[in-house]
Amino acid sequence: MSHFFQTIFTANKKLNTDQLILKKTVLSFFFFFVLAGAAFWGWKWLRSRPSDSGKTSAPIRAVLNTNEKIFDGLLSDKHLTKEYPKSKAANPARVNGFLGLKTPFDSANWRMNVIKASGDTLKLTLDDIRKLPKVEITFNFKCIEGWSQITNWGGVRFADFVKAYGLTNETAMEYLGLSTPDKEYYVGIDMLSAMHPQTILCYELNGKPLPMEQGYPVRLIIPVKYGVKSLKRIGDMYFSNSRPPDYWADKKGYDYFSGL
Ligand SMILES: Nc1nc2c(c(=O)[nH]1)N[C@H]1C(S)=C(S)[C@@H](COP(=O)(O)O)O[C@H]1N2
Ligand SMILES: [Mo]
Repeated sequence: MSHFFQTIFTANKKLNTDQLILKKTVLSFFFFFVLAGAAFWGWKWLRSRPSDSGKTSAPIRAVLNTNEKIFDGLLSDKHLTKEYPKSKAANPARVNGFLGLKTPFDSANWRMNVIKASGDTLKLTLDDIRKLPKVEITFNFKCIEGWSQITNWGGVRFADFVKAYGLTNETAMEYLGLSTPDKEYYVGIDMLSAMHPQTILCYELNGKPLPMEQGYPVRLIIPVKYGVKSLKRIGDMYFSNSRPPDYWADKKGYDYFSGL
């Protein structure tokens, strides 16, 4: 037997057809068992790794995070969400999600708190935001739960707001964090997407002030993301180089970027 293996595996040895077939068969079996073994042990290893709160094991989460980074990197100013004529917009627009909107709300005393890198906080009124150049966007708003709707929104480009209030040190950081005044709902957004030209601090729906349940006085509209990221009723805004907490990513393991 060992003589036989020696014969077919000796380098440069001229083999007859039967010997060649045998050699290939032996090699095929050998690699089949090596790969099957590797796959089996790889799977066992994967199952033995700790999981995150969303029940995704650490190595798989690492792959997902890498994917997110790659696709996030592909997102640029040139990638614009399709816009529609205003006449196509739903009116009234569907309402979805009430987290952070149930706490009694004192609209007269509302301020948008912008927490600066220095630790200072800008406390802005609705008028401070309304006086900036207004843009409108009509686009297909997509909820991760499976519905979508063409809707019309008005407000100031987030990037214009940043310029007007001198927040360039802040937007040099990697993430924007937003939360409702009662802190019940919160999202984190990569800065590239926040600074995207179609991202707005929104105060109008169909040309009228936002309805209470749609985020009065000011919400985010971020067309390059699923609806979960369009936080209604901004209370605090802050900036960070680490990922801000994100309600759905933390609770359900939804994709942190939720990009479209
Ligand atoms: N404060 C707050 N903002 C929120 C939510 C929420 O529950 N609370 N839900 C999000 C989700 S999942 C969607 S799809 C959109 C829905 O926005 P709409 O009510 O204007 O349709 O709001 C997002 N912003
Ligand atoms: Mo949603």
